[in-house]
Amino acid sequence: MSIVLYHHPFSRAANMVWMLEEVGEPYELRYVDLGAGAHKSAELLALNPMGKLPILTDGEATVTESAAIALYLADRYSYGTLAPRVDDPARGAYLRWAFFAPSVIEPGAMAKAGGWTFREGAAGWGSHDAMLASIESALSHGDFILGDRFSMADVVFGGTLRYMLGFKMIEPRPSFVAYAERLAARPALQRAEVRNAAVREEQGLKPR
Ligand SMILES: N[C@@H](CCC(=O)N[C@@H](CS)C(=O)NCC(=O)O)C(=O)O
Repeated sequence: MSIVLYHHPFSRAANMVWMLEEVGEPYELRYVDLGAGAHKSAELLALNPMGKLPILTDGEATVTESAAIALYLADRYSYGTLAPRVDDPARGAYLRWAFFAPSVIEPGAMAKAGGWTFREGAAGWGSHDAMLASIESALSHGDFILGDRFSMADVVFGGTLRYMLGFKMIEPRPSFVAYAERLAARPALQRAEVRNAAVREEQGLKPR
């Protein structure tokens, strides 16, 4: 199998399983025991010097950073379907909101939850209220980020929002909750949950 995901079900790698299920290519999950520090082994540091998961390898390609993995998979295996083509005007919104998740939602929600002190004009994630308004605006065009059309941007953006809602790290505005429910109904996400649960069971990990 060419695609290998270095995985732990209690990490961002769990959302990568959803991406892979949406793409529909065969893949191997390689369990990394975070508790035992296996992500800091020489083998994995050679793949990701950050010493973090997820890591995806595909033949000679190595990709880290969750959003980059998503965009890589969509361009490589679902170009024109999960990834709008480069000459499709929807590509702009697709990239915009896929990058917004790790650049703004993640640090913005963590800053709020952790009571960080920062200058809104200097911090890339800016004001919390503006972030919430931007998420509402991204969700105002239809069921998905690109309106009626589901794309890999929903897996990145929606995966982040689902995580933040699940851990009560973001205000559960009605449009956020309704979007998360639409995503939860996707068969690929449900298959991913089954695979993540199977790894939890194999490894004797308690659900969180
Ligand atoms: N920016 C990275 C974050 C990766 C990350 O923080 N991974 C966590 C698990 S969700 C990790 O490996 N933590 C272990 C550690 O840092 O020791 C991404 O989006 O993939």
